[in-house]
Amino acid sequence: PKSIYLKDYKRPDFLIEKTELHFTLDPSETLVQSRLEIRRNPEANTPAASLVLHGQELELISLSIDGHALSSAGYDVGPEALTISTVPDEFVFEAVVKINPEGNTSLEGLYKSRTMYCTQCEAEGFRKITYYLDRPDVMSEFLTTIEASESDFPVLLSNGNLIASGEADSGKHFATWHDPFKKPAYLFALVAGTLDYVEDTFTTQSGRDITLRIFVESKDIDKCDHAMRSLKNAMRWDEEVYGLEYDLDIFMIVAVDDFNMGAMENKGLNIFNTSCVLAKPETTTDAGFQRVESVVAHEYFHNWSGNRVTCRDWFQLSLKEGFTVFRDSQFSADMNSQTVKRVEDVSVLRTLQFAEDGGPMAHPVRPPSFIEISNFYTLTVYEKGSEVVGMIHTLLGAENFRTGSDLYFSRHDGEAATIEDFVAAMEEASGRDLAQFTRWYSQAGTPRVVASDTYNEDSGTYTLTLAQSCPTTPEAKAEEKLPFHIPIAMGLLGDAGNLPIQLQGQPADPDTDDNTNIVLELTEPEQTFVFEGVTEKPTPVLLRGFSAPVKLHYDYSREQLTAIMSRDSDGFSRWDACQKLAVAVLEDVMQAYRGDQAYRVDPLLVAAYRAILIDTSLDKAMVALMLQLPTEAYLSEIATEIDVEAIHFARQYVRKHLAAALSAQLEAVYQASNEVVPFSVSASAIASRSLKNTVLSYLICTDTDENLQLAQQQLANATNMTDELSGLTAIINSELATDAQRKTALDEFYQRWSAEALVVNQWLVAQANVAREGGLERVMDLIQHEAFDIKNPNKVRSVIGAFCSGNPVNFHRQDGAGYEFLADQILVLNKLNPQIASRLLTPLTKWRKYDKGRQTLMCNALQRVLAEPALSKDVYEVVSKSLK
Ligand code: BAL
Ligand code: ZN
Repeated sequence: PKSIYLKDYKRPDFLIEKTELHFTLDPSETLVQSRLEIRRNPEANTPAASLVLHGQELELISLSIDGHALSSAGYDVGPEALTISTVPDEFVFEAVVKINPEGNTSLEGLYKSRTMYCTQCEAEGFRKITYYLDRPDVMSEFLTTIEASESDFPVLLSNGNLIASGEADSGKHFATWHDPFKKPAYLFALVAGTLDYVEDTFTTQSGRDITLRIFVESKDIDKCDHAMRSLKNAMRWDEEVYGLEYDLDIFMIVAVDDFNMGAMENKGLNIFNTSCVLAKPETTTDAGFQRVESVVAHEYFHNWSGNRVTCRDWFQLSLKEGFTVFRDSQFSADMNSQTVKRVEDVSVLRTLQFAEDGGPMAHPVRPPSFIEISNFYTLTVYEKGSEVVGMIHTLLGAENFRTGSDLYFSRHDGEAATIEDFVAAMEEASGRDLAQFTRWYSQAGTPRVVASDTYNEDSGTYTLTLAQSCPTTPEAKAEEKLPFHIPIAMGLLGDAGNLPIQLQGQPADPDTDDNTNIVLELTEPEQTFVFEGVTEKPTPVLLRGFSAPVKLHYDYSREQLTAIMSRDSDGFSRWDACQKLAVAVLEDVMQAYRGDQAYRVDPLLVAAYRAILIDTSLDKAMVALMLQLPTEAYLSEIATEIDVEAIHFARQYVRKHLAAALSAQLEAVYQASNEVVPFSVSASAIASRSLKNTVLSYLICTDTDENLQLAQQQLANATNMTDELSGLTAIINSELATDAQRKTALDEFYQRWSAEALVVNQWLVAQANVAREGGLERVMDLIQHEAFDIKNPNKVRSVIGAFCSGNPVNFHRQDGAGYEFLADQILVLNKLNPQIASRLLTPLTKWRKYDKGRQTLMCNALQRVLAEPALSKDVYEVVSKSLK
C-alpha cells in the first residue's frame, strides 16, 4: 500500500455541479443509478484529459456520457477507480451499478444494520456506493430518490428536505430528498427501515421553525428524550455563543446498532450509534447520559464546523474535528460543571493521547501523510486538536476568538477550507501573529516543560525559569523540533491563599479584577519570568486549567501539593495536585514491591483524603474525582518502562490501605449519599451518585462482609443503571465474594437485561475488566456467549477492546497468551471490518514500553498479523509502522 502526502495535494480536475441518485434497495442487489453534471475545474493544477472516478466493490452495469452509452473500449475499470480516457469540458455522466448491502460487513458505504439500511460515507465510503469524485473539495447539490418495499421499509430518508414521495411504477414506494446546500460526498446519508420517531420543534433566533425528529426502532422510543433535550440545548447554545443558526427546515437523527464510530454528522440526517443517542435512567449510566449530550451536540455543531465550512482534504481533518470537540467541550462545561468537564477531558488527553503521541503512531495534529485515512481519526486529531483551538482561545481571549470564528465562517461558508484559513481568520481578528503557534499543527509529540525557581526575600522577587523540549517522534528527531508557543496559565500560592501577581516590566492590568492569575507565553527554548512584590516564598501553581497539552515538571514537595489541593483558587489545579501526590505515594509502593521492602502509604495522602471526605462544603463530583487514584493506564503512560505487576499491586495496596484507614469516613459518606431521591441528571445529582459509587469501590476493598452486602443491596434495590452497574462491578471485583455469589449477580443481571443490547454491552465490559486471575479465560468464554457478535463493533469494543485496554494484568500475562488472543481476533476482523481491526491493535503498538520478554511476545503477535497475505490497508499501516 502507498502513502499519500499532504505536499502532493492538487485541486480536482473536475467538479460535480449536481448529483442525482436513484436507489432501488435490495439486500444483496441494490441498484444505484447516478446522474452527475460534471465540468472541468478551471482552477485545476494540472488539467488532465481523462476522468478518474473513485469506486470500490461496485458491479458496473452501464455507463453513459451525455446520453451515449460507453463501450468497454472507452473506459477502464480497476479495483479502486474508473477511468474514462476522453470527456468533453462539460457533460452529464450516468452510471448504473449494483452493490451488496447485506454482504458489507465493513460498515462503510451502504449496509444493513439489523432490519434497516443505512450509510457511513466519511471518510471514503461513498466510493462503495457509486463511482464519484470522493474527495471533500468536490462539493455538489444532491437529489436522492430511494425506492423500496413500503411494508418492509416504510421510512425512507436522505439529506435535506423531502420534495416528493408516493408509489413508484414498480409498485414499491419512493421518497425524493433534495439538499440545497452543496456538500462533499462524505456527508451523504441514506436510511430505510421500519422506524418510529419522536418529534419536536425548535424556533431559531431569526424565528424559523425547525422540525426535529429522532428515529429509532420502536422498542427504543422511550429512550429519546435526553437526546432531544440535548439537541435543543445545543441549537440554542450555538446561537448564543457562536451566533450560528440551523439552516434546513428539518434536522433528523437515526439510531443504528451496527456502527463503526460514535455518530456521523451527515447534512440534516445525523446517523448515530445507538450507544450515543439512546438514554433512560433504568438502562443508561450517568456517563452514558453525558456522552449522549456531548455527541448530540458535537454532531449538531458540525453543521457549521464541518458541513457549511468543510475540509479541503483529509489532512485538514482536525480543522473540523478539533474545532468541533472544542465547541462540544465548551457546551458540556456550560451545561454541567466547568471543572469536572476539564478534569475529565484532561484525564483522557494525558492518559490516552499522550500515549499515542509517545508511540509509533504519533503524528502531528495535521498529519503529513497517511496510507489509510481511517487510521487518523485519532485522539491527536480530535482531542489534541481541540486543545490547540483552546490555546488559541486562551491567547486571544473570548471576544477576539469569537470575532475570529465569525470571520472564518463568513469568509469560507460553502467552501472546503484549510487549517491555514482558520488560523488566518484568528490572526486577522486579533492582530496577533500565530506563525510560531502553528507548529502545534505540524510537530508531533508532547512537549516537556521543566520549571525551576528562586525566591529572593530581600528584594521580594520570585524568578521562574521555564525550559521546553520535545521528544523524537516518527516525523522528526528531538533536535530538529522548533520551540512551541505555549500559554502557561499560573498563579502563586502563599500561606493564606493566592498572592497578587506583578510581572517585572509589565504594568498592572487595570481591567482585571483577578490579579492572582496570569498567562505566561513560553516561546523560546528557555525563558525566565521575574515577579515583583512577592512577600513570601510562594508555591507556583503551573498550568492552571491545563492551559497547554504539555508535560510540566516542577519539583514539588508533598506538602506543597497538599497546600495546592486545599487552597488554590483553580479547581483543576487542586485535582491535579491530588493526582501528583497520589502518583508519588503509588511510586513508593511500586519501588518497595520491586525491592521486596516493607510497604508504606504516606500518611499525608490519608490525611488529605480524610480532609476532603469530611468537608461537606466541597463539590461532591470533585471529591469523587480526587478520591479516584490515577488509573493503571495513566501510571503506565508516565512510566519509562511499564511494570504491569508493580503498578497493579501498588494501586490495589494503596486502595486497601485507604479503605481501612478511612473506613468510618467512607461509611458515613456512603450512608449520607445513599438517599432515595427522584432521579435526575443534573450536575449535582450525578455528583452525588459519583461520590457514592466511588466510596463503594473503596468499601468493597475491606474485609468486611457488611460491605459486600452493601453492594448486593445496592444492586438489588437500584432504580438507575449507574447504581445498579456500580453494585454489580463491586461484587464481581470483590475478593470477599465467592465464585457462586459473583455468578449469581452476573446471571441475574443478564436475565434482567438480555433484551437491552446497550445494557448487555455494559455487562460485557464489566466482566472484561475484572482484574482477578483468569481474565483471559473469562473473555474467551464471553466471545462464545450468545450476547457476543463479532460483526457488531459495540460488542467487539465491549469485550475485546475493553479487555485488551482496560485489564492490563490479564492482557499482559507473561506467557503472551493475551497477545496471541488479540492477534487471532484481529485476523478475523481484518476480513470483516478493517477499521475495527485496526483500532484494536493499539495496545500491541505500545510494545517498546514493556520489559524485554513482553516486547518479544508482543512483536511476535504483530509479526503474525503482518504475515497475513490479505491484510487490509488499515491494519497494514498500523502494524508496519509500529514494528518500524
Ligand atoms: N466525522 C466523524 C464523526 C465525528 O467526529 O463527528
Ligand atoms: Zn466530529
